[in-house]
Amino acid sequence: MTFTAAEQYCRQHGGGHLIHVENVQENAFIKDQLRERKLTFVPLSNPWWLGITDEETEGIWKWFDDDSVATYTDFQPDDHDTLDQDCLIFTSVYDFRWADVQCSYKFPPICEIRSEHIEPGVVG
Ligand SMILES: [Ca+2]
Ligand SMILES: [Ca+2]
Repeated sequence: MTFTAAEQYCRQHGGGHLIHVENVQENAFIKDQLRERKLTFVPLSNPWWLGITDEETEGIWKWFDDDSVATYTDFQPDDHDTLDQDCLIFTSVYDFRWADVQCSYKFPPICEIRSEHIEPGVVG
Protein backbone atom coordinates (compact mmCIF):
# COMPACT_ATOMS: atom_id res chain seq x y z
CA MET A 1 0.00 0.00 0.00
CA THR A 2 1.08 3.60 -0.53
CA PHE A 3 2.40 5.71 2.35
CA THR A 4 -0.99 7.39 2.82
CA ALA A 5 -2.86 4.09 2.60
CA ALA A 6 -0.42 2.55 5.08
CA GLU A 7 -1.10 5.31 7.62
CA GLN A 8 -4.85 4.81 7.09
CA TYR A 9 -4.39 1.09 7.64
CA CYS A 10 -2.69 1.70 10.99
CA ARG A 11 -5.46 4.06 12.13
CA GLN A 12 -8.11 1.54 11.19
CA HIS A 13 -6.34 -1.35 12.92
CA GLY A 14 -6.15 -0.36 16.56
CA GLY A 15 -6.02 3.41 16.24
CA GLY A 16 -2.28 3.57 15.84
CA HIS A 17 0.03 5.26 13.39
CA LEU A 18 2.88 4.32 11.15
CA ILE A 19 5.88 3.86 13.36
CA HIS A 20 7.61 6.87 14.92
CA VAL A 21 11.19 5.93 15.79
CA GLU A 22 12.26 8.02 18.75
CA ASN A 23 15.78 6.90 19.45
CA VAL A 24 18.61 4.50 18.75
CA GLN A 25 17.21 1.86 21.12
CA GLU A 26 13.83 1.77 19.40
CA ASN A 27 15.49 1.74 15.99
CA ALA A 28 17.75 -1.17 16.97
CA PHE A 29 14.77 -3.09 18.35
CA ILE A 30 12.81 -2.74 15.13
CA LYS A 31 15.78 -3.58 12.94
CA ASP A 32 16.37 -6.75 14.94
CA GLN A 33 12.72 -7.71 14.48
CA LEU A 34 12.91 -7.11 10.75
CA ARG A 35 16.16 -9.05 10.36
CA GLU A 36 14.60 -12.04 12.08
CA ARG A 37 11.73 -12.14 9.63
CA LYS A 38 12.44 -14.30 6.65
CA LEU A 39 12.67 -12.60 3.29
CA THR A 40 9.45 -14.04 1.99
CA PHE A 41 7.98 -10.83 0.65
CA VAL A 42 8.20 -9.58 -2.89
CA PRO A 43 10.23 -7.54 -3.56
CA LEU A 44 13.00 -9.24 -1.65
CA SER A 45 14.39 -5.91 -0.54
CA ASN A 46 11.89 -6.39 2.30
CA PRO A 47 10.68 -2.78 2.50
CA TRP A 48 8.55 -1.39 5.34
CA TRP A 49 7.12 2.11 5.74
CA LEU A 50 8.15 4.45 8.53
CA GLY A 51 5.72 7.22 9.59
CA ILE A 52 7.84 10.11 8.38
CA THR A 53 7.91 12.44 5.36
CA ASP A 54 9.69 15.51 3.96
CA GLU A 55 6.84 16.31 1.60
CA GLU A 56 6.19 19.71 3.19
CA THR A 57 9.77 21.06 3.11
CA GLU A 58 12.40 19.15 1.18
CA GLY A 59 15.09 17.87 3.55
CA ILE A 60 13.04 18.55 6.71
CA TRP A 61 11.81 15.17 7.90
CA LYS A 62 8.72 15.30 10.07
CA TRP A 63 7.00 12.45 11.88
CA PHE A 64 3.48 12.01 10.61
CA ASP A 65 1.84 11.22 13.97
CA ASP A 66 2.75 14.41 15.86
CA ASP A 67 4.22 16.68 13.15
CA SER A 68 7.56 16.88 15.01
CA VAL A 69 10.86 17.34 13.19
CA ALA A 70 12.96 14.20 13.51
CA THR A 71 15.89 14.53 15.91
CA TYR A 72 17.06 10.95 15.70
CA THR A 73 17.48 9.53 12.16
CA ASP A 74 19.23 6.55 10.61
CA PHE A 75 19.40 7.41 6.92
CA GLN A 76 21.41 5.20 4.67
CA PRO A 77 24.23 7.48 3.49
CA ASP A 78 23.53 10.03 0.74
CA ASP A 79 19.95 9.03 0.24
CA HIS A 80 17.60 11.33 2.13
CA ASP A 81 17.42 14.54 0.11
CA THR A 82 16.02 13.51 -3.24
CA LEU A 83 13.32 15.86 -4.49
CA ASP A 84 10.67 13.37 -5.54
CA GLN A 85 11.39 10.87 -2.79
CA ASP A 86 9.60 12.10 0.30
CA CYS A 87 8.89 8.95 2.29
CA LEU A 88 11.16 6.49 4.08
CA ILE A 89 11.40 2.72 4.29
CA PHE A 90 13.42 0.22 6.22
CA THR A 91 14.98 -2.08 3.62
CA SER A 92 17.30 -5.04 3.80
CA VAL A 93 19.23 -3.55 0.87
CA TYR A 94 20.81 -1.20 3.43
CA ASP A 95 20.59 -3.58 6.39
CA PHE A 96 17.39 -1.74 7.40
CA ARG A 97 18.83 1.73 7.51
CA TRP A 98 16.29 4.27 6.23
CA ALA A 99 16.03 4.91 2.51
CA ASP A 100 13.87 7.56 0.80
CA VAL A 101 11.46 6.54 -1.93
CA GLN A 102 8.38 7.85 -3.70
CA CYS A 103 5.39 7.94 -1.34
CA SER A 104 3.27 6.35 -4.06
CA TYR A 105 5.21 3.09 -3.92
CA LYS A 106 3.42 0.15 -2.34
CA PHE A 107 4.98 -1.38 0.76
CA PRO A 108 3.64 -2.86 3.99
CA PRO A 109 3.34 -0.64 7.07
CA ILE A 110 4.84 -1.01 10.51
CA CYS A 111 2.16 0.26 12.84
CA GLU A 112 2.72 1.53 16.35
CA ILE A 113 0.22 1.86 19.16
CA ARG A 114 1.79 3.78 22.04
CA SER A 115 4.98 1.86 22.80
CA GLU A 116 3.90 -1.42 21.24
CA HIS A 117 5.01 -2.36 17.78
CA ILE A 118 2.52 -4.25 15.70
CA GLU A 119 3.51 -5.55 12.33
CA PRO A 120 1.13 -6.46 9.54
CA GLY A 121 1.93 -10.14 9.85
CA VAL A 122 0.57 -10.01 13.38
CA VAL A 123 -2.58 -7.98 12.85
CA GLY A 124 -3.49 -9.67 9.60
CA1 LIG B 1 7.93 4.90 18.77
CA1 LIG C 1 12.57 14.35 -0.36
